[in-house]
Amino acid sequence: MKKTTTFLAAFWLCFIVTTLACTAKTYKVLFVGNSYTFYNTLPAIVQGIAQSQGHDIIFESATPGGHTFANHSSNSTTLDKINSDDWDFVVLQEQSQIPSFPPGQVATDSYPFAEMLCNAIRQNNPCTKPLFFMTWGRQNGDASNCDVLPILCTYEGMQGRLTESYTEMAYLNNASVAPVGEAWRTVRTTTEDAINLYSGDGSHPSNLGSYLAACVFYAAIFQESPLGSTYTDGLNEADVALLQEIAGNTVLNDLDTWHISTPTPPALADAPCVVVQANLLLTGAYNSDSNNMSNYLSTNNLLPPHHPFQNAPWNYPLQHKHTNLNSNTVDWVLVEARNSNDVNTVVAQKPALLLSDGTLADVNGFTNGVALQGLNSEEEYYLSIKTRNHLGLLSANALSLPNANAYDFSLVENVRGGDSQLQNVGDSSAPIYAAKVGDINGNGIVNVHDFNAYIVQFGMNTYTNADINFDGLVDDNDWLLYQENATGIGVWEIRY
Ligand SMILES: [Ca+2]
Ligand SMILES: [Ca+2]
Repeated sequence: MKKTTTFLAAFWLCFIVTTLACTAKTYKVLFVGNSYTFYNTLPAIVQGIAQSQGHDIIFESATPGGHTFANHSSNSTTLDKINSDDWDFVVLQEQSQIPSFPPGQVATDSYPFAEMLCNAIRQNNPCTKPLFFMTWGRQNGDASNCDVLPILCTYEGMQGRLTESYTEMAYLNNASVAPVGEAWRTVRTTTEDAINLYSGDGSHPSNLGSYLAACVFYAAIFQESPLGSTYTDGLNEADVALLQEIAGNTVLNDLDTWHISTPTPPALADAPCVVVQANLLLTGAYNSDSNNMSNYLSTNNLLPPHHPFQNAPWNYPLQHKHTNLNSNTVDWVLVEARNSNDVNTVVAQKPALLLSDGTLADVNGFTNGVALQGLNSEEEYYLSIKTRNHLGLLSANALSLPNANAYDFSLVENVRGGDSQLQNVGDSSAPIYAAKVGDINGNGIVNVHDFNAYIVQFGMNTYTNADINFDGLVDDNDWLLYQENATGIGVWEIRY
């Protein structure tokens, strides 16, 4: 019994120390929006709450009155701010009515500009997380648009459309949502409007409304409840406690719904992020005449939007999808960082896109590196890259990440196992080295089991692993290529 008590005491001490000091985090946050964001200095309230909880944010804002995503996407001040720092989060708030409009209109008036902003954010730094600011419906619905779309005649109807659109924008852009509007709805319902979140115009936030929004941002950014924060912004303590509780519950009880807990494992969702650059060539896709790899699958719409590594043997659990497919994409690959002291321990994984010239692009389609979460900057890791049907490649040595120059897996000396792991797809006088193809079941060895998989898939003209020459069809040409590689054995570290 005493032992249990001691353990519990230690646990709580650690818990308290951990939350207040050991894991103090400072995030850089850029707020892009308009008056819904700048009213009552919302970013400063987020900062006040963060500091009271042992964390901090450093923030900037780009919030001209009435601005839309379309305005921001061509506003040089906004774009300069996006490019001015390695932000951890960029908050994106659309004009307050637009996302509530009919779906077809939102798809043309808002979504393309949301995507442009997300692209600008990731072109600056692929580790930055876009965070959509789900706003709230008007106090009594949107009278000015009620005739056109009757659902907007009520607060509930307008909120429903805002929730749909912002959630969809997050999904479409591999981004997250700060569900302020849903927390707002719960406060209104729970208190029967005894806590008034609106200013006098029935649209902009009161101090309490901005405080609630700040609590939601705190919970979404730090993935901790703001409940207990001593920063009250001068508001009634009982009101503040209720807002803190509702905000925390709204975010933390539905992390999946808001696309906040997408990295794996979930505990890594707020882990540090490092950008990895690498390049490689693939036998089967490589064409010595053009000196690059085939993009047949992407140009013929055969490349799936979601990566193919969810099945065995990879079992990578998350549904990353490409959001900005480069037409020069060859295929999906799976990037891994491994512990420098124990090469068998995979520290981080992520699907990425391989381009014709051998460059790796993130799922955002940009070539400034692949963002891997759960790695510490300036530490050394082994890198490995796997495909659907090649022997996976492992770096010969551990390297410090992020790396300024792309790690080249087409150099024999860079690959564990050297030329036993690579195929010369050039000629003897000018060798060009590419990953060995034929591992149709992906287990790290090319043998009869791969042939059996080929037989099963013979004749298929879809995206399928036995199409090892990347022409969209499983036929005798794949068989001939398989035969050339039929005895390949990957280094044991990459086998399953
Ligand atoms: Ca195999
Ligand atoms: Ca083929």
